[in-house]
Amino acid sequence: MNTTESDGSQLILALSKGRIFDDTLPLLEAAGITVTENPETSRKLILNTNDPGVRVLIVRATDVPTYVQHGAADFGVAGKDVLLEHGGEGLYQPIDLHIAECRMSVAVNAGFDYETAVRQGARLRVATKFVNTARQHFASKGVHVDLIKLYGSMELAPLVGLSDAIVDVVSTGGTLRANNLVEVEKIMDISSRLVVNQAALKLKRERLQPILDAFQRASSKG
Ligand code: PRT
Ligand code: MG
Repeated sequence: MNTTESDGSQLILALSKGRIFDDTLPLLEAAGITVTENPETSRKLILNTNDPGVRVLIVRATDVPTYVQHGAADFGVAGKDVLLEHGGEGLYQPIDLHIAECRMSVAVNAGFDYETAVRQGARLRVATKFVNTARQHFASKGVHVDLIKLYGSMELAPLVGLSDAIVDVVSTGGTLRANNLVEVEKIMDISSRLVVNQAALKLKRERLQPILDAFQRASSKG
């Protein structure tokens, strides 16, 4: 049996590998749930836990909201950056988990005079994975931009003249520094949120609520 057909007794959690998975483990532990398989060493995409009623789907970070929206997962953990691009349709977002914290920023080549370009009303070429967030940000400043959609390694774009600026998430700033880029504007702080399928919240409330409560307690402690 390896399907995740959601009946009332099964809870399916969608997580992405890496920092979100790692930072969600302690929250699951607080709810009495231990993931018994390691996604870094296993090729399995559906992981078991010590609770036969709870399983974990490993999906791309940007796909978490989609799985939850359509009810293929009952709940999931996703960054605010990802949720803003997805739009949040069909999702209930009850808890800021304060994990995978970072910021969304504008960065440019070290030699590029961003302030002057903006002040003079230049048309900026902006490369980003976060087109909705970038569009809104520059529209609210009245800056005209040509958005170039990328799917990763945004830091490369200004280095090779693909764009004047990038909008990306930054945590230590090490990647920007290593590529001679400068952070010129913070757009917003980012953290990861618990997202719950709206139908599951009603139909599986009894199973879900204790887990949501434990996540809430564990995430506001630190
Ligand atoms: O990696 P993949 O393409 O599969 O997807 P993803 O990058 O969306 O997933 P993942 O797992 O890397 O990130 C999941 C979530 O973690 C994001 O949606 C953010 O909300 C959050 N987060 C926190 C980050 C970072 N910190 C972060 N530093 N996401 C990405 N980064 C990148 C950053 O863009 C930079 O390129 O990591 C690189 C190193 O950052 P510095 O500043 O520490 O050098
Ligand atoms: Mg990544």
